[in-house]
Amino acid sequence: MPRPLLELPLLRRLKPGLYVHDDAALNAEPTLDLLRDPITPVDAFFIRNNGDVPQIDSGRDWTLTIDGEVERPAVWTVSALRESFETVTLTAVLECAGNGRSQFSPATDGLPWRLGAVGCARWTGVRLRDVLEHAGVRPSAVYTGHYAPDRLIADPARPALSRGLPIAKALSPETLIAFAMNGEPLPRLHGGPLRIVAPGFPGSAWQKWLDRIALRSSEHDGAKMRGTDYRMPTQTVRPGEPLDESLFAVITDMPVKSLITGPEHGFTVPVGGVLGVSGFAWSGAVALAGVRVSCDGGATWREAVLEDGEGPFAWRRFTADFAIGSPGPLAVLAQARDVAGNAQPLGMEWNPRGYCNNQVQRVCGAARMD
Ligand SMILES: Nc1nc2c(c(=O)[nH]1)N[C@H]1C(S)=C(S)[C@@H](COP(=O)(O)O)O[C@H]1N2
Ligand SMILES: [Mo]
Repeated sequence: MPRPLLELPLLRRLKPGLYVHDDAALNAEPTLDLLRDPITPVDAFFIRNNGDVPQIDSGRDWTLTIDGEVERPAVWTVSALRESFETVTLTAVLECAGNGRSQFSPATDGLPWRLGAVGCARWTGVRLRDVLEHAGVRPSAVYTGHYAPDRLIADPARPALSRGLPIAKALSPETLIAFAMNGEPLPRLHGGPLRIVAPGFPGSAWQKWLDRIALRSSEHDGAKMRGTDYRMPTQTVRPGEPLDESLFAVITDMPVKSLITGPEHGFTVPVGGVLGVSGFAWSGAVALAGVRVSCDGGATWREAVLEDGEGPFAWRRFTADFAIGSPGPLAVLAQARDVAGNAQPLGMEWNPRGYCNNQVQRVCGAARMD
């Protein structure tokens, strides 16, 4: 039996509401009704794996090696890390760069994620910066390389994923080596005992089961760092055009985005009633400026009420109410924008691997006479 199937009963028990993708590796996402809380519960949080899920008996035996372009290479146990560095808790959105890929047409390679490969959790750990500075970052270090024991299912000799961070992000205070999620020990399915938390960066940068960080004098070249993996073309590529990999760049800050969690597709609202629209908005590095909402497919818009989030990396709830005066079809849209003037595109912006889909979501329903 392939190894990931071993984890399926565990996933079903821990996360009963998730839709499991048909894939050799374990990949699953919630339906949008499970994403209504400002803090996504662990049992509703999506799971993304490029390979198998490592069997880990005890976090007590886990070690993290720091080497490469450092003055003093080090090996840490989880308890020594916790005792040696300040503990930080922050709230941050974790989104897979492939979230929403199923909306691209023509279809692209990669898992056809719907809209649920995103969540917002409280992450607790130590600052990656503190650990790297303790080891002494050499001036030659420009990138980190992260390593974990998970392997490709088709080729167990090869690592499933080894990603890294530009040194500025690695040394930025929000970047953590995390050991807890929503106040609980980090679950193994989410990378426990240790994972990277890189707020604002795509999920691929949040290495799970972290056991080694090597500082590098050039951009990392580990598994899924090269070619078109988790990289976007720096200029528009049309479907079918030949790909020039030298024109692709690693995805760093995620674009501004929103998710409508209510109403759901197929909703009805009585004429004379009020349609309440709500959801969350977030943005990778640039602060949100606002969200506008339409219930007539974009013909008219209304500015939503945007609540504060739990700090700069959390998503923020938005709400808008519409008085419904006449019967007929309704199409609800939400468009978030950031302070740099970027807004979610109204249409599809296709790219060869189906990454970073932040086009506005459309939820269709109807107003009916009672
Ligand atoms: N070791 C390892 N870390 C990994 C991955 C992986 O396959 N192996 N997948 C990455 C990707 S693509 C995403 S979107 C996130 C998903 O995190 P989650 O499974 O905790 O939701 O983990 C990242 N970290
Ligand atoms: Mo991802």
